[in-house]
Amino acid sequence: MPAPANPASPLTAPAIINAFTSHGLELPAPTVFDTIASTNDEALVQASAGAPEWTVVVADRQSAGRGRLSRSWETPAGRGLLFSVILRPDPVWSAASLGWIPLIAGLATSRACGAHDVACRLKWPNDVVIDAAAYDGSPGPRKLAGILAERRSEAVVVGIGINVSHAQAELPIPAATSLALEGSGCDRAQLLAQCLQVWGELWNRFRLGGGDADSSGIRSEYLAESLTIGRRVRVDLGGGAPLVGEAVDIDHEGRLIVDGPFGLRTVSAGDVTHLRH
Ligand code: BT5
Repeated sequence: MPAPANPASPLTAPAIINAFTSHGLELPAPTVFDTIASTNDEALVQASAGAPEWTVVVADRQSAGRGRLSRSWETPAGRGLLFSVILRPDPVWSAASLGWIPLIAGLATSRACGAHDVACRLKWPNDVVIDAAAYDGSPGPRKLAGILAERRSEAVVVGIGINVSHAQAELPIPAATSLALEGSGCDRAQLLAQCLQVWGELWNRFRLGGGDADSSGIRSEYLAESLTIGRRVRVDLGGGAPLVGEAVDIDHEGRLIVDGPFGLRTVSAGDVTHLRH
């Protein structure tokens, strides 16, 4: 039987600022909402108005949470950690560097959740997952967190949704999970601070390395946590026939390389399904 949902931990501005302080984070004051349409929308507005890097927008509930490709992100009030961060990548960075931004966010989220005794892995490009069957018995993995990165001129807004205290019936799909369902309880303000701390360390290393995923070591660290590499996968490309083959690598630009009857194909965007055989 899955564990019952944990009570919601407070996600108020004072709780978040305390968590920032206890993690030694000196960040711009976060904007915290009870309800908002989407934290990404608000962060995009703030980014356009010149808000500094590491400005954070947090909400207890979203009425129109967004996923990629016009999909939705659904979480009952108080159950998830929903936030968006403004990053300001170096304007001279190439597409190769920019391609790693959401993957770095995924790595940070995976590590922050992993610190709560949950074995997180990464499903390309940046889903944080648990390597287990879905709750209806269909093949996994189970999705614990999702990431949506959007560019606004020189800023990138990265939105993260982590399922924290959902009961199974509160999740929108059987192949989703929460920290509580995986047996872990945690305080959302603390989890936010942990995530930002890990992310900040990775980001500083990437920036100091000139946005190079190889020389900064980010690519090898991502690969070590990838659940996709080495798997047989189907990649839906949003039209046309899907690619079916083995996921063999993630390249210097953060793209997935698939080996199949077509030879090696490089995929920059798509939906990956892990296949059994
Ligand atoms: C994502 O899209 O996974 C990106 C989700 C980003 C959400 C955050 S919350 C804070 C910020 N503000 C926003 O408005 N968005 C960001 P994608 O890979 O397209 O996955 C979307 C799909 O995941 C949906 O079509 C559902 O199948 C599934 N899904 C929706 N809600 C979920 C949840 N709470 N847990 C697991 N899966 C979910």
